[in-house]
Amino acid sequence: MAKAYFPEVSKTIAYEGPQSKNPLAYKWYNPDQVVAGKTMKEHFRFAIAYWHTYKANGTDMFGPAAWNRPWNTGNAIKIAQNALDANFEFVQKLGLEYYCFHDRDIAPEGNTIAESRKNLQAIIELARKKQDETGIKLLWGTANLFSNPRYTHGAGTNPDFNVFAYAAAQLKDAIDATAYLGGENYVFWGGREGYETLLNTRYKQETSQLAALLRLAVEYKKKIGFKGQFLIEPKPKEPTKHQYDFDSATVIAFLKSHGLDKDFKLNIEANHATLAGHTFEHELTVAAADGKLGSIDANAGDVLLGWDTDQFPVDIYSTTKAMLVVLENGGIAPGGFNFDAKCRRGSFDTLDLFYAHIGGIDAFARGLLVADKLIKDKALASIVDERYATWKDDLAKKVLSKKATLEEVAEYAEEKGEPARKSGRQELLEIIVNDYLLAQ
Ligand code: XLS
Ligand code: CA
Ligand code: CA
Repeated sequence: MAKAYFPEVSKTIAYEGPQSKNPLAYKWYNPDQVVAGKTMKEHFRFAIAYWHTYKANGTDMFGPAAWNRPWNTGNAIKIAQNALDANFEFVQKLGLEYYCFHDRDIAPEGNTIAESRKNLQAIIELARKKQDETGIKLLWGTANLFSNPRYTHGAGTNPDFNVFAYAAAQLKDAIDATAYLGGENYVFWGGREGYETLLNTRYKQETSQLAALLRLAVEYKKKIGFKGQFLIEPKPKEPTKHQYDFDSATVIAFLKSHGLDKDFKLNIEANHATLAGHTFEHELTVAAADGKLGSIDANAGDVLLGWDTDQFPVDIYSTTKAMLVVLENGGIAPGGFNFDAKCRRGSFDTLDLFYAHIGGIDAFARGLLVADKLIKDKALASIVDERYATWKDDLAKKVLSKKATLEEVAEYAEEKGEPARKSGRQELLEIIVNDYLLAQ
């Protein structure tokens, strides 16, 4: 029996229902409860983010590492092995099924591409054994193409082809590792794929390079028969001033203009939506409208702070609105809900990791229940349907199916005269959502 890194929790976190006062229990997340035809477990496919949960150490711009994690003992390889044990123990104790990693979180980078590959292969060999023993699976893998100083000016978008090639080699190994572990998705987040100033940047050249890297990855994926879904994660800024994968709309347009749209879906992160000046549900809605809602990074930003705080999601208004989109989309599998979130610097106990994840899981479970009820009762839809009712008219349908002419529509308008104005009923809809939330 491997060493227990989380002795403060002796058994799997259980569902105890909304009346429970136990902070180490789920109040809303009941994995086997069926909601809208699927169990909660199937709806969410919750995943733990390796980088925040095992690698974050509370460091910020004003102070060094502030957390002592019990797995950080020994040399880099030993720490990686310990963290792997911690991961499987933690995911099991939360009663979850998935985890996500960057290549450099799960295994240390070596001095050469070959050495890094060797480190990665040694760890994923162990990870595969652990997956087989526990039934825990990999939701997605990704390559960290942004931390090493070689990527200061970008990876795929670097002005130096040699850096592009280095990134391509690292990407290939990360895809191989993800495929070896049966990863259900592979994420591309453009860490430093952006610019600081246009004075030194060829925008068209750099975005073409990014498309070229993605195309190489798609071809490779097909060649090795990797079945996971490729996902792009939009983010508007940070670390660069302007990131090329700005938001859902920008990424969809980019994929279409480079003929890559059939091969990618989107991984939407709540905090990145806030940074782009959008709501979480906006980003989900834009992705879903194009059939591109692939997966979710479940976290939250702080509207008073302009950076990526990656907090745990606790706002049930936001989770309810998100779950409305997810349910209308028919779910997001093979994607899932990855807690790309970290505890605040002051929450340094490993116990805080449990509270944080339980809070986030319950916030989404509650959002699912409220969203499901709103949909079943047509509480919002009855008003929204009415709002769009005239689009059911024959001529309106002809317009949408591209069969009408401008003259026909103009003639219709002249006959009908001034349209009656109708209220959008925003405040009424807000009351309804509140009533449903409070009734839960
Ligand atoms: C950073 C991103 C990153 C991706 C994976 O802001 O959220 O963590 O999810 O590379
Ligand atoms: Ca993310
Ligand atoms: Ca983030």
